Amino acid sequence: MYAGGDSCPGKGARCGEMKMDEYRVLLVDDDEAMLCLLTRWLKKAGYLVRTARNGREALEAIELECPDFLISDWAMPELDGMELCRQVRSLLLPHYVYVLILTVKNDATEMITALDHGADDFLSKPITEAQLLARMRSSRRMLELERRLSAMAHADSLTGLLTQRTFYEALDKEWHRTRRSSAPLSAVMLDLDFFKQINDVYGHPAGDSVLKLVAELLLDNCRASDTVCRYGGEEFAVMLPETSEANAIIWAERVRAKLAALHVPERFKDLSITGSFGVAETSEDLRSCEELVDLADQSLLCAKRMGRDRVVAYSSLVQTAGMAPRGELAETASSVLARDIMQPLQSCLDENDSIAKAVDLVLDGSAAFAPVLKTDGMLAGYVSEKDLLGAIVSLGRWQQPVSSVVRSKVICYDEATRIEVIYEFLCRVSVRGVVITRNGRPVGTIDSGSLLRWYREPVGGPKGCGGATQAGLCEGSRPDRAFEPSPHSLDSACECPAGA
Ligand code: GH3
Ligand code: MG
Ligand code: MG
Repeated sequence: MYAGGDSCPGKGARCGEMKMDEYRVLLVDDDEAMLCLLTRWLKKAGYLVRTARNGREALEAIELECPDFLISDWAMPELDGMELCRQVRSLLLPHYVYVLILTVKNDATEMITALDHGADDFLSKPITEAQLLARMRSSRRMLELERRLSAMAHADSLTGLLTQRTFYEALDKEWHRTRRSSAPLSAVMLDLDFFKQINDVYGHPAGDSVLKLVAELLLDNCRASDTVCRYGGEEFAVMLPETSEANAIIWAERVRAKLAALHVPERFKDLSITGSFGVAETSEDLRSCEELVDLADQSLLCAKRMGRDRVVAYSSLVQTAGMAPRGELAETASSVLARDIMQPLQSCLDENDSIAKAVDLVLDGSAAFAPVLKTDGMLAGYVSEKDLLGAIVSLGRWQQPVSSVVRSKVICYDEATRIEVIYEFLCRVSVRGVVITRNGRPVGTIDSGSLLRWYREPVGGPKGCGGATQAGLCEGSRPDRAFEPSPHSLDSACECPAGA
């Protein structure tokens, strides 16, 4: 902790200039008296100071909290000033660290060595308070310029919020931290409703003002640990660390209500603003933070389709109804069940089977994904063509067990589920397909290809059968091999959506 207070701006804040008392200085010296003296001078001048006794301690302190200045002695036990400089320059730090070397060495060769190791400045001991503070003032000019340039690169010029790229940098870091700690992490996507009309009716500058007001609103409702960005146009993304989906829904609902009640300037009479929100929480299944944002984005899309000005959570997508196909096919489809169109399971993968075997199975069958069973016969999850594609790029992985790529969140439907329910689900989400069960045991799969085939054939498409049978089945889609029920049962990872 840097003594003198901790006023480090939170991620929720906009990028901006630093105040004097926000400069953090890490002092490194093995001479206790020197540390005391320099600490006193710097604190008196308003700097936040932390100390370390050698290069190793300094690196640990930098890891915990990145300072703005590193003032280091040259000769120290364990890790000296030059090695410290070199290592600091090789670290990926959140911002530039200005390095000042203080040493009794004072010839030109040594100064060159220090600068070549990554130091910015070099002061020969003994030094005076006035000399040190003057060097600090001049280096602050350099740091301020660097911070301004960095703020310009990281902030959206209209709203001052972080840019999408910077958001993903922060999200990626948080996502990895969350995976280590198992803490919850949620993402919220917000898209303003009918924003184009605001521009059309009130003019582009009015649209800009609304975007700024929304940015303010989001920041005012965020904690310092949250991260808000302008994702693009009239879309915003928010990262909520340590937040479950249930709490993220509460947060989004509160912001949605405040947005709908937002006070706009008099001159924009009758202007109303609403937004649609998509919420998702990370789970063990997700391979990257981009996938988390994708889930929130899919939920947002549903919020739009369901009428806008609402919050939709990804977990609710598997439970809701309302998007079943309409029109002439609807009646026929309503009598067709999952068992009629599923791809029967011809053989199952065991989680100890190799990735090579999984590839063979997926390629031999016509489904884009295959269920995987645990050794005790329970359903472990599934692997998709895409997951396998990701795995095989490294040659050594062909013989790895398929369990290394299995996705455990399996969506299951009973074989007696109407296909329109499954249609609805697959239209809304990015999962490859669902597992069909009989008495709780997997008997087949349905992916979007299965549905496309069925919906094409009843209306006499290129390979159509010229009209549906009573059950809506064509020759081509009828299971050609009966499934032998396996002794396997499903485990608790399986989610069986309601409405089936
Ligand atoms: P929906 O409810 O489906 O989201 O409808 P929409 O009108 O909000 O969405 P659409 O994608 O059709 O239009 C988005 C509009 O946002 C079009 C674009 O001109 C406007 N826009 C994007 N960036 C800015 C900006 O920086 N300032 C202003 N004033 N308008 C912007
Ligand atoms: Mg919009
Ligand atoms: Mg949009």
